[in-house]
Amino acid sequence: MTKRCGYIALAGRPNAGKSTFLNAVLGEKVSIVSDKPQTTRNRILGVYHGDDLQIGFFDLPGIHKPNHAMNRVMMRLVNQGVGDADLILHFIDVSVPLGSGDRFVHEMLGKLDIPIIVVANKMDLVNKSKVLPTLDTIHKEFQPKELIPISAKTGDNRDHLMSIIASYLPEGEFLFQDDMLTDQPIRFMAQELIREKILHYTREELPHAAAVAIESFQYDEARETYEIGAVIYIEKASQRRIVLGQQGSMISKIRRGAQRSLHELLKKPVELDLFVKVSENWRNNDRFLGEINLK
Ligand SMILES: Nc1nc2c(ncn2[C@@H]2O[C@H](COP(=O)(O)OP(=O)(O)O)[C@@H](O)[C@H]2O)c(=O)[nH]1
Ligand SMILES: [Mg+2]
Repeated sequence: MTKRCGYIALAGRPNAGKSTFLNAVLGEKVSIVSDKPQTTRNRILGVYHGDDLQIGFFDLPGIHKPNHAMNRVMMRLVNQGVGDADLILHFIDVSVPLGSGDRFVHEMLGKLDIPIIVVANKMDLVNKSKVLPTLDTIHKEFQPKELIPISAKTGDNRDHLMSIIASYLPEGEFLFQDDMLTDQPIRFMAQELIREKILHYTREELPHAAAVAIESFQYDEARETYEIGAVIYIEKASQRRIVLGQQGSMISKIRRGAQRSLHELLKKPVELDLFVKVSENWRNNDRFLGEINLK
């Protein structure tokens, strides 16, 4: 059997469904998903293992024009990940009209000498009668080598996409150990899961003002339980009220939700302690971003 192995970058605007796709393909949650744009802050490697196929997927932060420090950090990561890939999947959310953001991404990716497949995602949200016109517009604008409609959420056409992308990967020996799922340290994944719950429960009130840092991470052998302590950093004292909620109801929800997800991730019960601290302007502070692994 011929083996194939290589790297594929998942690129596109924030919210296009890149992380949803990756988690679905791997069958494990390696990347957090949220309906808030700019959720994925770091490059995440997730490894797919097939019988005769290994794929290292780079899940990249959504691509957008840089403005403040964090965005510059993101752009750097974007450039790193994409440059190493054998193939790029440009994810487009077809439930919203094609926009300047998609064009910017397409233009940027086009500058690299790497084959691009356009993935028309969220087909489950498009009315059947509008499917062809939607795909036609993308075809006309970008003239991609391949345009594959899928739904990352329902799994529609995902296997077809997988079979097509395999043909773009070089033949050769496997590069990854057969049990390797991701390059993310477990502490970082824990940090991300907590951040996902904050984004989820605080909804519009606390868009991107929160960061999470793991302060302690221990396994108690006798109790077979993980003990994790984490700090939620917010930008302003006034946001404390949002994170804590009425009589602490919000922080309890975040804590319980995160505890459940961490249990799934670590396959053991978790006791989670959360603290809230104010760190003004953390987003523009390079050293701070370094400390919480976002550089
Ligand atoms: N209906 C539908 N929603 C999707 C699909 N793919 C992703 N989503 C949703 O779109 C939002 C953004 O997804 P995410 O994977 O975080 O996007 P990313 O920023 O590109 O990584 C989340 O709320 C997902 O549940 C899809 O195929 N269909
Ligand atoms: Mg993402």
